[in-house]
Amino acid sequence: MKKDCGQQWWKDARYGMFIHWGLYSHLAGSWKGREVSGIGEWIMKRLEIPVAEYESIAADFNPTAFDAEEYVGLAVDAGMKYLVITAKHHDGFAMYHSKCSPYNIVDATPFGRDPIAELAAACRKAGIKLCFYYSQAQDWHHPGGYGYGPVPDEEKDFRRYLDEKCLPQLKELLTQYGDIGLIWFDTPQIMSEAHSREVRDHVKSIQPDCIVSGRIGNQLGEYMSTGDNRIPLLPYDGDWEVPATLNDTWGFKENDHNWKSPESVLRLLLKINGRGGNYLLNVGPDPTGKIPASSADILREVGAFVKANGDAVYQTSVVWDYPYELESMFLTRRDYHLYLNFLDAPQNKLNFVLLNSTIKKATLLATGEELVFAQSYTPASRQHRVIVELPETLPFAVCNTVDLELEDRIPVFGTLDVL
Ligand code: H79
Repeated sequence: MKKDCGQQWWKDARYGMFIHWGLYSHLAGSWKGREVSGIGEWIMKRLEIPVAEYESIAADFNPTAFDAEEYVGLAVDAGMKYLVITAKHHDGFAMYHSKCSPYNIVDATPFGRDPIAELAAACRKAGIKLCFYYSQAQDWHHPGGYGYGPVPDEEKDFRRYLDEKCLPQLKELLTQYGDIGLIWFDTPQIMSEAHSREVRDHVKSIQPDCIVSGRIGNQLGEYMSTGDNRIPLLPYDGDWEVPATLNDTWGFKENDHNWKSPESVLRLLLKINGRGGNYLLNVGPDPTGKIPASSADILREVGAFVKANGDAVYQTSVVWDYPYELESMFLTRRDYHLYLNFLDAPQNKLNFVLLNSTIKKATLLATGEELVFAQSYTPASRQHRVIVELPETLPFAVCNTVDLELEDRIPVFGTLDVL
């Protein structure tokens, strides 16, 4: 079913920052000498840490290097337009000052600050949309939450959990921090349709413009969220988003250095944008509260491209029906413009086939330099071709963008069976 989230800011944004931060960040992937395999924020469940022992991590959680301006500054430098932070993950620990559960960062840790309040102020100043991740179904700290203890979820008093924790905490999140762009729900598990609807309506009754993300359950989300790190093979209609990691975990793990290269991130961003989606890319602060330098470096390098070539990213629309797989070029479009985002250009030329629309002008997007191009049509093979001449030196090492201004608002492409 085609989804429409109804919020132009989100449709235009195309690129956002996910932040997984919680008590699990303090453990950095290991507990009592045992290392968790896979995603770090699951450490409590995977290593079967008893609730009381996991709770005691809070007494040592003192991420004094946290700096809201630095987080938001990084999102800005990265070219990201929204920020989704874990207000509460499956472990049930609130990363903000919650009045309805003392199991929160202000009341239960020596840190004692409300990072969400600090982020809200920094986001407002920088024009970044603040959004929250909230685990609405799993809660390993509340007896009624799914995943709590060994009791099967079917036997949980989920109603009690909704009334005592989930609904009141959502209300806090939607009343204490100003306008919230969206709530990112996750893993609905066996939530009934009535419960998904109730949570959704609860959000909407407090902030009607707050988007309810794809994983509220029972198809009630306002956009489609793909599987973690999954991207659709084909262009996809409607609003959708890919949540993705920069290494192999969401919550910080000190031994996970499997970082994606800036080139891989850019490939993913442009591929997702060209297919019509938003890319929500994760960072996981370390035990001191700092975003790892390796993550920041990658995001800044990608950000330099995104900022200089913003027209090819923001407000772009899905590119339909270009029939070839292109190994080192990603197409994005916006109004009368088709953007050729290319990773390499043999002999300083771009040789692009099957564009049937007439080109009015070609420019190198980052510099505005007008480029010489030749558009040709070979009747015998019914083949359209454009050759664009590039300057000898290009502004970016990894990827550059040629902006083709077309006579058509939507580019017309040839089909595969040209001969
Ligand atoms: O917040 C991030 C993940 O923690 C969350 N979604 C993203 C955005 C997520 N929750 N559940 N899942 C993803 C699916 C998790 C599956 C696994 Fe496991 C967790 C595989 C290994 C650890 C559950 C526990 C299945 C096997 C063991």
